[in-house]
Amino acid sequence: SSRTFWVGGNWKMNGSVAAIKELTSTFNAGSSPSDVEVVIGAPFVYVHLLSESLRKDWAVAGENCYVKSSGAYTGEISPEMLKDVGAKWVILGHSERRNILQESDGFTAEKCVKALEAGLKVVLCVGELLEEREAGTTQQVVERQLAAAVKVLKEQDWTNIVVAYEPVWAIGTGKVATPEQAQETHAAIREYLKTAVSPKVAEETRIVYGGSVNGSNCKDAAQKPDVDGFLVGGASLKPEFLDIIKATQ
Ligand code: G2H
Repeated sequence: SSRTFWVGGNWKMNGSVAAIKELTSTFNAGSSPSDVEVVIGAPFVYVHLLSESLRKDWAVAGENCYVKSSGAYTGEISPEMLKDVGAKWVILGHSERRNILQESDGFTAEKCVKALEAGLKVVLCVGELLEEREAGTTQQVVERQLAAAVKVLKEQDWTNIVVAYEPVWAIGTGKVATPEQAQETHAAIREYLKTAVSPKVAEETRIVYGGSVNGSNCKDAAQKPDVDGFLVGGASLKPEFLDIIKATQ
């Protein structure tokens, strides 16, 4: 396809100054295919350090943001602040925010609008729980999550969005979705975008897979026509991440 392969790391609540210095020196010394876009998401407090130390052909992401630019919102971080310290992207609607922090589809959608307005690109995460997959409602769940964003975004906004499909039962569990399971849901998401937004947006939007991706299981999934990359948690904290960015090579 014409879609540039996209691989993101999501460090979640991991890292330290020392660990980041070590990991960036490993990443900076590695080879990175010129036709793959690479982004690393770090905890807020490390975004500045990461953007100063990371190779310039990779970009940095925040892992969340608030829906206001500034003001009396103790403990929150605005998209403008993320941009100010060097982030180009923000990860929104990760299942850990939806399920542990109880963040709604609507709030997540509002964050997307605000982040895009501030000039950040967005990784919008969607995905079903194990009980939802078992009940056969995977497609309904991801469509409901996407619909909240579709409702408040303009067609041109989608140029700056990557959709990450992350089945919750496959996250950090070592239970990776099969390439066929990923392909099936990615194709359905693309079909949904076609009718809900436009055929152009459906064709051009990168849909990446997340959930226990590692250096060995990435190759097969990367061959699937609707898998346009990965969002990688655990393995993005290891040198192995350099193998994942080469999944298509
Ligand atoms: C899914 C993924 C990264 P992991 O949350 O977003 O994490 O690769 O550790 O399953």
